[in-house]
Amino acid sequence: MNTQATTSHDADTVLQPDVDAVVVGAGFTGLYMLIKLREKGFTARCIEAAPGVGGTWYWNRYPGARCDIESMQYSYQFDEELQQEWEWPERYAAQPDILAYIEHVADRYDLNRDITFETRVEAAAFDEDSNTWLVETDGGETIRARYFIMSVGCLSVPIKPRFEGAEDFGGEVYQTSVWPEEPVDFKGKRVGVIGVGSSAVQSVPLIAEEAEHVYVYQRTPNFVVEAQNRPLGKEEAAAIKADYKRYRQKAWEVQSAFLFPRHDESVFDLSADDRKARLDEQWEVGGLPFLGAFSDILTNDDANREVTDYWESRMRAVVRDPKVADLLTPDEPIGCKRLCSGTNYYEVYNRDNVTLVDVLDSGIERLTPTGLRAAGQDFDLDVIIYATGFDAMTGGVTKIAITGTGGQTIQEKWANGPRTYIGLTISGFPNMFNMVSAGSPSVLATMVTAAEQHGDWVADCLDFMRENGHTRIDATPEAEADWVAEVDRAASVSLRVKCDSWYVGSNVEGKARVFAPYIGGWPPYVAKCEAIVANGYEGFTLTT
Ligand code: N01
Repeated sequence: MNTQATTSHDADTVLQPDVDAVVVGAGFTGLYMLIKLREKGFTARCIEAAPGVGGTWYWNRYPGARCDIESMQYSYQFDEELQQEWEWPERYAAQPDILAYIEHVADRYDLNRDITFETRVEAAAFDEDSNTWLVETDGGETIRARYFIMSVGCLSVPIKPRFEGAEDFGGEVYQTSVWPEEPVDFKGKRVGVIGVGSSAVQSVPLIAEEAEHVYVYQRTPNFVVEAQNRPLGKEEAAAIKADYKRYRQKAWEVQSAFLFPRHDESVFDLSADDRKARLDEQWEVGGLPFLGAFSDILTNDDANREVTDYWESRMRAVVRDPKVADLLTPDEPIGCKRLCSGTNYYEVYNRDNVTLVDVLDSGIERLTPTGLRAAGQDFDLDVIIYATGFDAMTGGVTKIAITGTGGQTIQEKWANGPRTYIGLTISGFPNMFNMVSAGSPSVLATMVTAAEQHGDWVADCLDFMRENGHTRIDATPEAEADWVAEVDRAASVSLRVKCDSWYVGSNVEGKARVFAPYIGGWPPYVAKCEAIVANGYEGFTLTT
């Protein structure tokens, strides 16, 4: 990268950036950022690796892919007309419907003209003389921008384990997170699915309807709660739309920015019968909201055990073979890993053409020309599907060669886990914004709501800087240290730190174990962001 370009110090004229901002990624967050930047009169270039908009919803096209947050909430709220006009067909939207919505938004606000597709940002370096970023793409372009805005998503860097013999396998190979656009035909085929996270939970029941046989290779079982998905009734949507603003407002007042029936009592406030009745009721609500049955499921081991036992009784009522049910029973608190929201997942193990293979002890031993070897057995397969997850929370940021002040790289800065000030900013990386990612509620909140909150905050900040003649904003090391301590404190009271999961980075070899998102709750987080502004960008150094 050419960082030797003329700077404001060695030229008479102040060096002008090519654009005010480079935005990386054209998913929900990046698109909203583009809308806000334009609204405020800033110029921007968005760089997107995919051939189209959508981010995670562009790539994750596997059969059954759908959201686990209700459609009426997993959508933008900034434009009343948009939210009134759009119609969601199901309670939980499927990937094609979400992608259609995102494409509609890009068209409606004419965003594509600012997006360069099929291009990756490979490197970015802060030029301390001119207070600008030099952003380098794999298309050979270097863009100078005042602001560098990372909207790369929390679950966007797929992990594909390298198995011995992988190059020998002669069949078809797919990965849920980079699924082809054309439908895959499973008819008459023997399919092996590696992994049992949300992606497998959603896809296996549909693949099993088509394939000759499906082998599911499970290392660690997951908790799956029936999503209770259904068509979204017109009356139900109309009732929400009648006062959508108030509905959204109510969501902003809850911990996850996601409205669902949630109860304030402890598990132990209710008698055994009432507890069971409550859990039955919440089971019918389904999916992630199941954890709203009681207030202490994620903070009290004994309370969690009660709910785990209830979950087990529901699962065992479905799975006919007790040995298979044993294998499907996790040995950790429910909700510790992200709960999986599924449709007919456990039912699939009653089918003659589905086999659950326990690879906890053996792992996948190797791939062979005709399939794979695991648990001491050879499996003949026509298709292998990797549903093996992501380098979550930080992977999208650390895979880019980002250099801040003093030559420090983001990889060095985050070697022991992500360090941020309110998630959005990183001390020593001035004028860079890290949207909806580590250090903010992100994956623990409704992502689209989080995208709008961050987009508004950043756009207002840039506006403030322009108004006041500032060209550089950087979080102070002290403010960042205090926020990192708050992120850790919030996590320490949650059972979620107790098990291995992508929340703590344990699914990536060598990654520091840190609970990456901020789990202190949406309202306190928003209040913190607002207080920073009210106090004149407290915790930041602003320079001209
Ligand atoms: O990935 P995962 P995912 N050998 O990390 C296994 C969101 N999402 O793509 O647990 C054998 O959950 C691994 O095993 P283990 C959602 O937030 C949402 O399914 O490490 N197995 C695990 O079983 C979700 O939580 C939706 O022992 C190997 C699986 O692969 C997140 O994305 C839908 C292995 C990975 O599970 C990630 O979900 C889809 C190996 N070498 C995704 N390596 C919805 O909205 C890994 N595994 C509903």
